[in-house]
Amino acid sequence: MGDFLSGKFITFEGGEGSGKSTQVRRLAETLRGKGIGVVETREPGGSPGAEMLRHVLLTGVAEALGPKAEALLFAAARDDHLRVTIRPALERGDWVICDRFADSTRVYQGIGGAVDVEFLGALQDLILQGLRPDLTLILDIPAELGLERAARRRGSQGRDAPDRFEKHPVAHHERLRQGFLDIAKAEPERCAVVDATADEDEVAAEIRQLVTERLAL
Ligand code: T5A
Repeated sequence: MGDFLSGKFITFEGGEGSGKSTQVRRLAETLRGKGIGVVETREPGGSPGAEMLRHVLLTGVAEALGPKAEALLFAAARDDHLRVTIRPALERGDWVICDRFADSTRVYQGIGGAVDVEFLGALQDLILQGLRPDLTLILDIPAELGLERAARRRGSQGRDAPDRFEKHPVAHHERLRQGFLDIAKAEPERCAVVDATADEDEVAAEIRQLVTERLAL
């Protein structure tokens, strides 16, 4: 993270239905209980402009443009999110907990969409301007189980159809899962892998411990 920012930046990554949103909420509650100011946010989205692009991306309206154009739209959403929400919060000294961030582009558009790695790397450098999460928690779950959970949640919300990125077969999602694990292996100082098959309380406890150890809480 840039030196001029005093808050901590934590990102959650992983497959569909791995429990990211649930654990973002749980960690935010824990940190607030310790008197820390917390901003919970998500990608794509997290600012009015980026939420508009979220709609375009997840409904599949932009799919016809191809994965490279989708990567550009995710980057445009991230640029707005950083400017409007993330950087101001970190400058205030708040902690930012974000449900998905740049690793999702590397995995979903890079591996899932076969967009050139160098193109994505250059785009990321341009948008992030040196900002990097202090900690990335990768919630790891077999793709089949994650997709089942995501489908159950959709059902409980009265939504049947999977979104633009969920709709692929299980084997595709297993390749994405491996992509996240490879990032964790390549950047162990930033990333930690969490077994997301455990029950919600156990996952929350492991995350609390990781945050305490890694960020010297
Ligand atoms: N995307 C995103 C890209 O392609 N490129 C990018 O750069 C970015 C940023 C976002 C989509 O956009 C793509 C990736 C995604 O496909 P989204 O709607 O935000 O889409 O969906 P996801 O981020 O995939 O998140 P989900 O909403 O599918 O799942 P979560 O947040 O991982 O899981 P959560 O917490 O909602 O839990 C799912 C269900 O499981 C239960 C929950 O109660 C819920 O019902 N649950 C558990 N059940 C049992 N045990 C546990 N431990 C549980 N934890 C949660």
